[in-house]
Amino acid sequence: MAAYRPPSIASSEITPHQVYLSRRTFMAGAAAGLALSGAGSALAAPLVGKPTSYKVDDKLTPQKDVTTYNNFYEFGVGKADPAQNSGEFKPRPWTIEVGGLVAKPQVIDIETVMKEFAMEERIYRMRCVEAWSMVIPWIGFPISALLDRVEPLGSAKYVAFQTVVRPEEMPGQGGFFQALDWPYVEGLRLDEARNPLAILATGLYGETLPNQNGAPIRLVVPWKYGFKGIKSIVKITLTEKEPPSTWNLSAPKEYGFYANVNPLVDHPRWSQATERRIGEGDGLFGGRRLDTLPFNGYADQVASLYSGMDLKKSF
Ligand SMILES: Nc1nc2c(c(=O)[nH]1)N[C@H]1C(S)=C(S)[C@@H](COP(=O)(O)O)O[C@H]1N2
Ligand SMILES: [Mo]
Repeated sequence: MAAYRPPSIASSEITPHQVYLSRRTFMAGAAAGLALSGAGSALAAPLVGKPTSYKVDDKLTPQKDVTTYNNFYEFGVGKADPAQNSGEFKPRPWTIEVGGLVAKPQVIDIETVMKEFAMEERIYRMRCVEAWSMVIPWIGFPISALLDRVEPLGSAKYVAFQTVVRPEEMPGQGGFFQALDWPYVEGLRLDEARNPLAILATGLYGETLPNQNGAPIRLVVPWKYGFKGIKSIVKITLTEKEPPSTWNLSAPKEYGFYANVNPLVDHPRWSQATERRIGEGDGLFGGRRLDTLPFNGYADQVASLYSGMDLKKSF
């Protein structure tokens, strides 16, 4: 396969190119990132031994919907805005600064990430706090692999993430109306970030991540509401204290730090008991109604992270 080529055209026009899928057998709990798949790995090589938790049986949401129905306020507040307004955004070259309470702070180039971290395909449910959902085949790697590389200190308890600020390429960050304070920031507890379900994604549907989905690298935490999945990350900082998160800063009564998908805890202005699956059927609001599952269906893998916590208080 050809070497990686930075996209020079709008992401919506990018044809499938290589993604570095790992052929290795995933061992639950094992430190990820040991096996380097490297350039030349086959695209979509069959994944052996992949636990079912990384692959849901739900029908995939059509790629068209995944890439045209988005939340990415840096490109506008409408669902169609990110796909329409992100053509000028340049996800290459790109570096990610990883620091804070770590033994080996470093600036990592996205090309290094693509080469050195073993990419896997993960089919995850994604549940937005606005009560709609999708099923997306991501390409990415466990955040744990990146954390191993920087060696968090014993004092590190949280991981803070930050999105790029580029008003000249992101129309939602320029102009008169600003929907949010920039940069968009998010955070996880370190043990949440270490859970093997939590990934940094660099692609979807076997292709490079489109700009509107958070190119070149974004967080995906499938048991949490979608707003935790911060896009276009430039900075990752290990901290001792709980880091700020954009939607919590914007409306603290409506959006908490934890944001675990929970059908029993309603948003103050709407129910979280059910969800509308985007792209399925053409009901009144264009989607099939489903019951929302605790932790978005991933309770077996993550509920123990929150034992002893009052999830109504820590929403
Ligand atoms: N930087 C940034 N990240 C973001 C957002 C945003 O506005 N800005 N929106 C969040 C919300 S609310 C959701 S639901 C998901 C949507 O991801 P998708 O468009 O790839 O489906 O991205 C999240 N990440
Ligand atoms: Mo969302």
